[in-house]
Amino acid sequence: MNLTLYSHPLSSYCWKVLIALYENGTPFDTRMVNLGDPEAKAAFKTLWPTAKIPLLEDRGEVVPETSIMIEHIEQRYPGKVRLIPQDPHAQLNIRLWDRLFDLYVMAPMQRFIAQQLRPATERDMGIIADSLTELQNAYDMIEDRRGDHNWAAGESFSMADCAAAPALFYARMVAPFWSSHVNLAHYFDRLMARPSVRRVIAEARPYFHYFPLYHSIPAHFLSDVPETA
Ligand SMILES: N[C@@H](CCC(=O)N[C@@H](CS)C(=O)NCC(=O)O)C(=O)O
Repeated sequence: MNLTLYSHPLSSYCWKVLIALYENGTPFDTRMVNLGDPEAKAAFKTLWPTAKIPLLEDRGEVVPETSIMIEHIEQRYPGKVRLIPQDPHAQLNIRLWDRLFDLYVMAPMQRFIAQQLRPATERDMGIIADSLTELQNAYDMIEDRRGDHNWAAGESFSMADCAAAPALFYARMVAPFWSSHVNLAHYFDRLMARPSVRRVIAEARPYFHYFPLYHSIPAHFLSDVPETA
């Protein structure tokens, strides 16, 4: 197998790349990485210095950073679903929304959850409050600026949606959408119904009890029963 993905089933950034791989049925091997184990982390760090997951290897070539991984997969192993289309202007819009979801949804969501992993007395309430404000601002931006097309950057599913699905899945448990976020809520439902997204959720299910906000996971994500509503 050419591609190896160092990954963990609960990691939001790993979902981003897994969704891209699943969209086109791109073959790859997985290596589970447990960053909580200092020895495993030290070994992993020799591959790439940030020691962040996921990390992609293509026949020995290390490819870091999720957006670069998806661009790499698109260039070397293109499939039927074009996650980054040919048109340069459309590409810019996709990269813009990919950045917006990573920087303004994923990042504050991760900062909030990092605080939940600390003992209650050691949590930084300033970081918690700022993360919630940033998420509300990001939701407003998505509501107002994404437009009324089906996917993040237009009518076709793209790299931006690969970023959006895990970011919003976890963020929504940190900061629920407001009733005014109608467009965002519809977009979220569309993302969650996508087979590649359902698959990463199903694969994470046996690990969900390790997630600090486990009790905030909506029940329908905890079982494989198709949604009816
Ligand atoms: N900018 C990186 C972010 C990756 C990232 O933050 N991954 C998280 C897991 S979702 C991680 O490795 N966290 C562990 C740590 O920061 O030590 C990317 O897009 O690949």
